[in-house]
Order: sequence, then structure tokens, then C-alpha cells
Amino acid sequence: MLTRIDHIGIACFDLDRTVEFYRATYGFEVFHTEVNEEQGVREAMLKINETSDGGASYLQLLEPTREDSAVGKWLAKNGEGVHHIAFGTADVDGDSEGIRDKGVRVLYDEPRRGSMGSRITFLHPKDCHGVLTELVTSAPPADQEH
Ligand code: CMX
Ligand code: CO
Repeated sequence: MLTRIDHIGIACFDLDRTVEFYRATYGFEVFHTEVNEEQGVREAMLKINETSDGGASYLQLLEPTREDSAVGKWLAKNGEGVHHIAFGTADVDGDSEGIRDKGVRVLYDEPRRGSMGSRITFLHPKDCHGVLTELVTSAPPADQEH
């Protein structure tokens, strides 16, 4: 069951300048940063609020590490902006299988590694009314890396 908006992924050309915009404009602080080479991103997670399922909602600011990455290609075509949304679930494996059975393309056979030790997969935007959609199961709090 999808129980929260885990994050909104925002593509940017310059992560440090974008982080500074969110800090100076809204007062949001960086909760976590990492490089995910598999996804081709350098990212900053800004925690917005805790959620009633025990998780939290974040903004995920994304700078590409290479031009041929998903975010690099998207930025070249569209410029900066909202790249994807992510729903949180306790069971990314079961939920993505159930969604696949409804005829929506799930991009990975098995969930891959996401922010802070989470497990993630993506649904094809063309099957989701134009919205690239991520499903996330967070690592247990004790195992979260940040
Ligand atoms: N939102 C909506 N539509 C998108 C999109 C996005 N983020 N990215 C691509 N599309 C659309 C394109 O506009 C294009 O549509 P048209 O054919 O109408 O022009 C179509 O999808 C194909 O796009 P493409 O540029 O040819 O790109 P690819 O097919 O090579 O890749 C996708 C698209 C979704 C498969 C790829 O971006 C992907 O695998 N994404 C998942 C991984 C990811 O995004 N990682 C970065 C974030 C990591 C994180 O959140 O932790
Ligand atoms: Co994401």
C-alpha cells in the first residue's frame, strides 16, 4: 500500500546553488547528500515533514553526474524542473508487482538502491499520464544512512 509522498524529484544544473535557493527562500536544510553512480546523480534530500506511516516527505534535488543519465537527458531536453514523484510503501516488491499486473511498465525487474539505503523502482511515465513515478521502501530507521 502506498502511504505517503516520499519525495518530489527536482532536476537542476547546479546542486549547490539549488540547495542554497531552497535554504534562503524557504529555510529548508539539507538532511542528506549522496552520489548514486548507478542512477547517475548527485543528490540532496531536504526533509519537509514526518508522515503518519512513520516515514517522511522530502524534496530530492538532483544534479546529473553524466550527460547520458536519465536526469542528464531530461535536463538537456526540458531544462530544470520537476522530474518525478515518489510514493512510499512498506513493500516495494509487492506493490510494484501488483502495479505491473495492471499493465503499467515497471522499469526494473528487482528494486535497486535509492537514497539512504532505500529500495526503489520506477513506473514508465508514458503509462502514468506523463508522470515518471518512483516507488520507495525506506531502510529501517536504524539502518538509514545519513
Ligand atoms: N517525466 C515525464 N516524461 C518523461 C520523463 C520524465 N521524467 N523522462 C522521459 N520522459 C518522456 C520523454 O519526454 C519521451 O517522450 P516523447 O517520446 O513523447 O518525447 C519519452 O519519455 C522517452 O524519453 P527519452 O528522453 O527517450 O528517455 P528514455 O526513454 O531513455 O528514458 C526513462 C526515460 C523514464 C525510461 C528514464 O528516464 C528512466 O529510466 N528513469 C528512471 C531512473 C531515473 O529517473 N533516475 C534518476 C532519479 C534517481 C532517484 O530518484 O533516486
Ligand atoms: Co527519486
